[in-house]
Amino acid sequence: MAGINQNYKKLAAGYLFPEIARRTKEFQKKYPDRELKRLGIGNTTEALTPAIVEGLIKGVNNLADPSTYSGYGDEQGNTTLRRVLSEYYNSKGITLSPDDFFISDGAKPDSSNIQSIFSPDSVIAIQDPAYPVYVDSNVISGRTGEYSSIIGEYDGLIYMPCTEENNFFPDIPDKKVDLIYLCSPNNPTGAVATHKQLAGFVKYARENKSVIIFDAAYSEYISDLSLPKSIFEIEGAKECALEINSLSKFAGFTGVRLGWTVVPEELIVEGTKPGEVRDMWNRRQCTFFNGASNIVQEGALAVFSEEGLKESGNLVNYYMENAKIIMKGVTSIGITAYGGVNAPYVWIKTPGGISSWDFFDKLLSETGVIGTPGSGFGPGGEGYFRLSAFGHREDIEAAVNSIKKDLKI
Ligand code: PL4
Repeated sequence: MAGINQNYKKLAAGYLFPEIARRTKEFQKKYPDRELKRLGIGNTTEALTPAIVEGLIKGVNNLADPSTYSGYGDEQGNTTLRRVLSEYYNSKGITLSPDDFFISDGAKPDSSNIQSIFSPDSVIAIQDPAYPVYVDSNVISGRTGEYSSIIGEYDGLIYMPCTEENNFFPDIPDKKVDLIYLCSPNNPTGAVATHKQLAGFVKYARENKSVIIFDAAYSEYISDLSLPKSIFEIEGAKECALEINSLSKFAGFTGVRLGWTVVPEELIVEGTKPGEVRDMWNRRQCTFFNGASNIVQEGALAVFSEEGLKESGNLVNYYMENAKIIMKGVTSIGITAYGGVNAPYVWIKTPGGISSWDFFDKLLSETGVIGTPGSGFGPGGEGYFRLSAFGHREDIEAAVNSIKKDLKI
C-alpha cells in the first residue's frame, strides 16, 4: 500500500505566504469597502523594461521561425547565457567557469532542491529568522525531528540567532554543522554581511568541511561598494560554498522565472574530488529538470546587455527609493526599524512588544496595510514585522501615510 511522506506532517504550519493571503481574503470578505495596501509578499510590481521585453520577443520570434526554432534545450541552460553569467561575475573580479553555472526557473526551487545532493543525515544550520523555504525543505527531506510549538523550533536543526545585538548577522556555530544557509542581503531583516563576517563563515566551513548555501537573491540591491555581493568575493569560498541567485528581484522576473546556481568545480565535501559535487548537481538537474524556457533565457540574455543592465539598475533604484520612504515614515512615528538601505525589506520592531501576528491584525485593521509577521520566518522573528519595498510608488506612499495617520501606538 502506498504511503505518504510522513515528514510533511512535521511541518509546523501552512506555508507563510499563502497564510497571509488567506487572512487578507478573510479581512476583505468582512470589510469589502476597505482599501488594502500590500507591503507583504516581496513581489515585483513594475513593468519589464524595454530591452528585456525586446529579448523576450526575440525568444518568441525564434520559435516562430523554422530556421531558428528550438525544442528542449540543455538541462544546464543555454551555453551563451552560462558564458554571459560567468563574464558578469568575472567583471566583478570573480573567476568562475561557464560550466559552474546551472540555469533554472528561480532561486526558490534551487534553494529547496539543492539539499538533495547532500547526505540525508547532514546537520543543518540556518539563520533565525530566515526565508522559510530552507527550513521547510529540510523538514520534508527528513533532516529534522519534530516541531516544538513551545519553543517554535524543529528538533535537530541548528538555529543561528540574528538579533539586534549582532546586527542581524549570526555568530559562527559553536558546534560542527554540515550545511549552512546564509542569505545576504537578508530576507527578512535587510541586513547585509560584511567581508569579515563572510570570511569568518568561510574559515569555519573549510575547517569543519561544511558547505555554505549562499542565497544572493537580493545582491543587486547592495549599493554600498564595501559590501560583498557574492560569497565568491571571499578567498577560499569556492572550496566550501555554492551560490543561488535569480533575476526575480533584479529585473522583475518574479513571474517570468529565471534563476541560477553556481556550483564551483573546486567545491568539495567529504570523500569527493573537485568537480564531483558539481557533477552531482548536474546529474540531479538532468534527471529532475528539463531546462528553463528558451524564451525566458533569451530575455535573461537581454538583462545582461548594456541597456538591460542600465534599465535593471534603474528598477532597483526605484524600489530602493520606496524603501527609503518606508524607513523615513515608520521611524518618524517612533518605530524602531532596520534594513531598507542595501535591501528592499524594512524590518521593524513591533510597537509595544506585541506579537508579530497581533501586529499583522492591528496594522491591517487600523491602516489597511498588509505586511509579513516576523515570526513566520522563525522563532527569532517574533516581535518583528517585515515591510516590503516592492510596490508602485503611490501605493507605498499611501501605505506610509496611513501608518503615520492611523496606526495607534
Ligand atoms: C513569495 C531569499 C519573497 N511565493 O523568485 P525566485 O524563486 O527566484 O526567488 C525566491 C526567493 C529566493 N530567495 C529569497 C527570497 O526572499 C525569495 C523570494 N521571497 C518574499 O516575500 O519573501 C517572495 C515570497 C513566493 C515564495 O514563496 O518564495
